[in-house]
Amino acid sequence: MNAWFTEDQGPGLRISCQVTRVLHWCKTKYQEVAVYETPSFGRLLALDDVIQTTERDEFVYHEMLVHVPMFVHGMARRVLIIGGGDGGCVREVLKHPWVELVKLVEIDEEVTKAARQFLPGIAGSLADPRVQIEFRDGIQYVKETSEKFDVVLVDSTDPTGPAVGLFGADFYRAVSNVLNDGGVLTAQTESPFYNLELIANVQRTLREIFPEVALYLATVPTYPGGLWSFSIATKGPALPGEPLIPISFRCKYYNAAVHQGAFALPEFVRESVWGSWS
Ligand code: SPD
Repeated sequence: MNAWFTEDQGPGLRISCQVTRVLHWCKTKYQEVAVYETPSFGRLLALDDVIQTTERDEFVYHEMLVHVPMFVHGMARRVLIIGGGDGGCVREVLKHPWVELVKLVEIDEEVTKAARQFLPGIAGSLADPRVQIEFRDGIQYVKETSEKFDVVLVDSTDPTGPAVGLFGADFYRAVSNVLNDGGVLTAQTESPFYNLELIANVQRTLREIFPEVALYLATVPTYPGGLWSFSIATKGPALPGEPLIPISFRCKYYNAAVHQGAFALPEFVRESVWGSWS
């Protein structure tokens, strides 16, 4: 087979990956779920033709979404993941030996089924007894639950369709309510090259709700622009913080120096996000 998967990544920009095999394709109530075999990035999971994760570069995104807030908190036992049905964040959270519960709230069960079957290196930890999975809307969940968490991770799709609410004030207020004192929220907040206004809005909104807010970046080659942003907010721990305890496991991207360096913002990002306030 010699076909190409193409994602429209921005105005006038597309990225294409050669596909040697279509491993999975289905249409769910929410989206089209596809897994492709690619020679350049290994297996690739796409939702509605948007790359969510690939075997080759997923470690950057998942390690940075998880370990920065986990080490800022220092002793999280209960972790909530909204989205992230592929299991990549779950795998990273479980590297922290003191974690007792990982609650995964994913809207689309078919994403998890596809990942379990075709991306075992990413989804393998979903079978861990510390993991509880609920297939339901994450916004509703945080508004209705009486459970409390130390860290909340928002591993969402792009801000379209059901994911739009995951970038808004009502949702972040509800997240603040489910966080224990000293709790930490991190959310993926898209591309500084294509979504700077959204990033600035999220940061402004978070500042109205949380005492400590910051932005950090990492390089994810298959995401639009290659540079990716994460918004972090805490109910206590100072930011950018640094790993409060020794890092007791090896990562492929994250380490103490990367943690601190990730908060260094290029001038065009710093000015847009912080310029008018600092
Ligand atoms: N442009 C795609 C952004 C996708 C972010 N979420 C990916 C989920 C991987 N666990």
